[in-house]
Amino acid sequence: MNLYEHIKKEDKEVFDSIEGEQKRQKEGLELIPSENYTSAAVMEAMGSILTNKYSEGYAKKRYYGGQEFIDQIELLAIERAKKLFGVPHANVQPYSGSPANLAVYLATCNPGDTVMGLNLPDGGHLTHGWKVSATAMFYKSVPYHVSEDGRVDIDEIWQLAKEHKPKLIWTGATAYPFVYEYEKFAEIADAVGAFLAADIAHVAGLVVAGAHPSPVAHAHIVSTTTHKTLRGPRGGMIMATAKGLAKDAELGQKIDKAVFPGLQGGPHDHQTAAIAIALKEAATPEFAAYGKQIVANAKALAETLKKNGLKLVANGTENHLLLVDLVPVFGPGGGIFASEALEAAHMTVNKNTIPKDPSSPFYPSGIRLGTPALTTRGMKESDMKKVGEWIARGVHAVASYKLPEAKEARGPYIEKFKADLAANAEIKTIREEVRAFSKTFPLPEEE
Ligand code: DSN
Repeated sequence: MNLYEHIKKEDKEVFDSIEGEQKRQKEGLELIPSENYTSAAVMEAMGSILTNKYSEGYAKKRYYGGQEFIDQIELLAIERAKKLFGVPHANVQPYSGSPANLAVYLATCNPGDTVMGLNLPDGGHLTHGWKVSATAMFYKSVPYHVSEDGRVDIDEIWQLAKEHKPKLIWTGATAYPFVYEYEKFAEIADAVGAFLAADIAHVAGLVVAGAHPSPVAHAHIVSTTTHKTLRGPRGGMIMATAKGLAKDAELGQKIDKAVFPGLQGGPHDHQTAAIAIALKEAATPEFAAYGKQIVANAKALAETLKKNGLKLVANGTENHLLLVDLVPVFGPGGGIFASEALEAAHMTVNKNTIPKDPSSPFYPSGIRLGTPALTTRGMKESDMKKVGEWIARGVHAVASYKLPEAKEARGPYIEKFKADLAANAEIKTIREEVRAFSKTFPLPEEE
């Protein structure tokens, strides 16, 4: 069946791009650790007639009529989220992770209050108070960091928290190959009277699968996206824990008010339905096995990369993602050579900073990769061995390139590198091997 027959008839330009992307997803290896493939059921909900409806407000308290079925859907999503994560309050309306996190600020802080989060180049997220984000413009951001070994520096967090008395502390990250130490963060937040918000966007699917500790007993608030390891549609959720309601009995209402009318208008009802479906899927034994397989695959991939001469931050991984330290291969700033070479070989990763990066966030010295999407396609540890070998070969195939120190020389050098890449015989060979291999693992929509 052609899933996009109406688009094909009506808008050839958009159709061609979708078709191109579909082919790219099928014939390549998606290794960006925040990406995944949703089920066909989730995609159907995203393409459903629910997109036609406006429903500002919350179930039974809407500003528009015609909400009988929308209320059912939103309540279903809320109840499933509460049950799955073991929390007394859930809001499923945030459009995505960044709006969800902004709502957490609005619910817990006044403008100008002090907040703490992991520094972006150390693996944190923009919305945890990075300087160019609204969260650092409207709040006083005091970032904490990781130590040389890549783990969050708990001693530094203690010292900063005592000195700055933050109203809100974030735990969670986007490029962190360790398990999160929620208890240690809770001790600090409780000692200084701060709200502790756990952003579990990256690990939510692992948490529900029992493949990563849950923050629910330790944090007051849990925020997440729904499209990463949780394998739902793009979207966000905010949950208040029992501990959170014990600290502030109004916390649930404050979160709801922050999302609507504080930050958003009408919820995306098609997205809410898709979230409800994803939460149902995530409650199954198959999903628990999936979450555990993600971590097993990440560990297998780490071992192969190391065996093939690549250095990893943390010397491995405790979750779904890996950070490759490319300084031994390219010197500082070489993430771009690896990410471009791998993309040319049909393996998508992203360039990323490493702890204490000797270069800059724009020219970082590492790449970040992960196994959630490949695991959804059914790959196992033996497949990770092949994938790891292709990655290592791809990186070594361009190991002679070095980022020029002079900034003005970088653009032309990278253009030349890309032109060379197009003619690189080893990259071409890997691409053909990867393409043939990828095509043997169907996308969920094809099953
Ligand atoms: N863009 C997400 C990631 O890749 O980790 C974070 O929001």
